Amino acid sequence: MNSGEYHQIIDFLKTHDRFILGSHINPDGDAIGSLLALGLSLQMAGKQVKMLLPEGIPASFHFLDGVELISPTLSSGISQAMVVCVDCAEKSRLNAPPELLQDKARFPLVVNVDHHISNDGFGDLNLVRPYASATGEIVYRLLTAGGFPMDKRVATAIYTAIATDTGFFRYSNTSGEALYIAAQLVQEYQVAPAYISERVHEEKSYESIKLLGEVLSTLQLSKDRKVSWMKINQALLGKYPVELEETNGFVTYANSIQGVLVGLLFKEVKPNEVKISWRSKEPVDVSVLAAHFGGGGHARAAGCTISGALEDIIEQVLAFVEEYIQESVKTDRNLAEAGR
Ligand SMILES: [Mn+2]
Repeated sequence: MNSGEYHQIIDFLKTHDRFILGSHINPDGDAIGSLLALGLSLQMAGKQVKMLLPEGIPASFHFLDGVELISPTLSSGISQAMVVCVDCAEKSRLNAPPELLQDKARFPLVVNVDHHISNDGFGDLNLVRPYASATGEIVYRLLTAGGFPMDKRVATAIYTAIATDTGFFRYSNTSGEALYIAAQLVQEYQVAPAYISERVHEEKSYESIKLLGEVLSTLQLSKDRKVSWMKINQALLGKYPVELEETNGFVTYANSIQGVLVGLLFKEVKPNEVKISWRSKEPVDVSVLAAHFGGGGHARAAGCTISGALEDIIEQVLAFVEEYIQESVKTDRNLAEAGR
């Protein structure tokens, strides 16, 4: 894959005047923040920009200035617009009408800006930087290196993208670069970290906390105490009027247990369709484990969706994970012995 260079994408953004920006399904802080930062900046540069997120915006991100400019639909009149996908690892994850990638007469070029190591380079131009903590970091580099307009709205969107993808600067992807950019945004654009953290974390609905209580009561631990999991079945989901995305953070409780290397949340999103959220601690790379089941993501956080009955899937996935951990422990011991 041609992973592309910053200057190519900067030239592209400068030479064209009409853009459609899109991101992945179940948009998170990095998806929304990156999309918004790029969109607002290009608008300030006098470009015509359509920001598209068909599922709407989770409540925890409504505080972002400019978020009301993101639209759930693509109007039929739009054409001759360049497509920019942010934070989207593959075509099938892009949350947009299929013509956006297929109708070359209306949408001649697709640009793919992302940081997932699993990104397959689906764009006509690709800027994929797996070492970036967040796509927001790549967007920051594009905007500053290209001299595109920045203001507090753009800076806040980028900060939110980086903060959410690094677990507010706690995860292993919290690089010097991530902290440096965050510091620049705070110092130069008066971005307010405490305010952003409060808005992102404290906009939960009463019902989602009640649901969390029930989900926590399903918590289980493997015999070796290295794998912990929880489940949400259809009955439980039906009991509370909660958006699925409000359950996204639940999995962190499983992974927060002392000694646990892999935390899992099994969500029966539809009958016979189970979405699994994966979290891990060093040295387990859950992007590899989720990929075994057709998913992907990052070393510490990944996801996949499997068809089948909830209990069967739980059994099948746990067997795989426990065996994987046993094998990797063995390998570690071999390595340690070889090194001696
Ligand atoms: Mn991301």
